Amino acid sequence: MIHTVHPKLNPIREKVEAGERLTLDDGLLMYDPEVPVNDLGQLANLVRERKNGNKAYYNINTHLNATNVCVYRCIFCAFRSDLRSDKGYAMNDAQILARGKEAVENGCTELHVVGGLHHQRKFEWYRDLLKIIHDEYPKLHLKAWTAVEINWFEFLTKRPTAEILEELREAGLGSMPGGGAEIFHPEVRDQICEHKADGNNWIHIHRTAHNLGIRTNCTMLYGHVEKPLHRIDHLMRLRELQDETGGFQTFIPLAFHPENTGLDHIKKPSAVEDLRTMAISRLMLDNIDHMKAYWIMLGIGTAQTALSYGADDLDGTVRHELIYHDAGATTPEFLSVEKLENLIREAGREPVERDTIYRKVIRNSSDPTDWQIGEEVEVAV
Ligand code: V47
Ligand code: SF4
Repeated sequence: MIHTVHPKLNPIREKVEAGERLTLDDGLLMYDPEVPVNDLGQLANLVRERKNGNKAYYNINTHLNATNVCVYRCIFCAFRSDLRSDKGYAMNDAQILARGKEAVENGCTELHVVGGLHHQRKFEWYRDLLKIIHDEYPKLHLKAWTAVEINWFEFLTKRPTAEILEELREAGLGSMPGGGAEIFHPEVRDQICEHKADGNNWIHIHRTAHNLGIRTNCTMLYGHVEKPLHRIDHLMRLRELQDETGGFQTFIPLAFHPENTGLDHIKKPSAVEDLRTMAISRLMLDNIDHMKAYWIMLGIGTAQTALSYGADDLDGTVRHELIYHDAGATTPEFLSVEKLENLIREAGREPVERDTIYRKVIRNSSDPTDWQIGEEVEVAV
């Protein structure tokens, strides 16, 4: 029971305590600067606790960005490159396989595979890239290709979403990451990434994936040109799809990093803004089990604090991250399991290693490759 919240929040407190759904207006009210972030944190923490008890999750993962060459020019992106620029690269099969090998030897259960949309690569290149890793390292879960990439594959092949997803699954796709969502509202999307898949395309692709039994994640990129209304509208569109399919596993709020982007005049969101957005996301997305505090993007201190503002997951150990580091993130390249577990314990939570689709990972010995999948983690609805 929570008693001491700002008077404006009282109706929201009552709804949260009764397990009732919050409205668009409730969402907007929570962005009122007069509403203290700590009060929102208390409410979000109540929801987190109800769903996930005292557990906080992490995984052991590596990123693979096989190319940074991209046909699009999203204004917030510091990662992309032109084909002829010195920065542009595309990995060959040996480099791709080497990344899989490194992941497996370091105990990873997941490879997070995303990248640019290279105009000279066919759909088969993106598909076979998964296949060569999957054939060699079948235990490694491939969380691959955002809805923006799937939409590009539809354009390349002129084939329907479901067919493409089935073919990728056949090649080794295990689940899909939540990137490319940015902000769905066209008032914002048209300013920051007008050419790529729009909000309806993004939702359609995730709906199709869910209907095929492919689990996915979802994200929101905040702290650029959008207003609170656009954020809440975005969260409500995700909530609506989740009501329909139940296929989202986790939501990841992504704070904009301005360095080396077309929006470098904008200040990065403050820690208070990050925590407010985490708490509001937890409260609005009442039907999504997990909230991820992506430490690479939030910074270690804020990510750890976010465990008391609605988050129950810190993402992973993460090797070879480029999207945030190209945009000025000063977080380390990698965190050891020991450090992640200590951060979680220090926050008063019990660390649990999970795989990509939220099953417990059982480590049998100190050999990093000696692990097996246990039960699905428990979440109260
Ligand atoms: O779609 C790009 C964002 C996303 C910048 O599903 C930027 O488990 C901030 O989606 N500043 C890709 N954000 C990352 C992503 C993700 C990350 C971790 C886990 C999961 C998951 C998904 O990164 C892009 C875009 O929204 N992004 N540039 C930037 N300058
Ligand atoms: Fe390309 Fe993705 Fe960067 Fe947009 S965010 S420019 S689609 S790499």
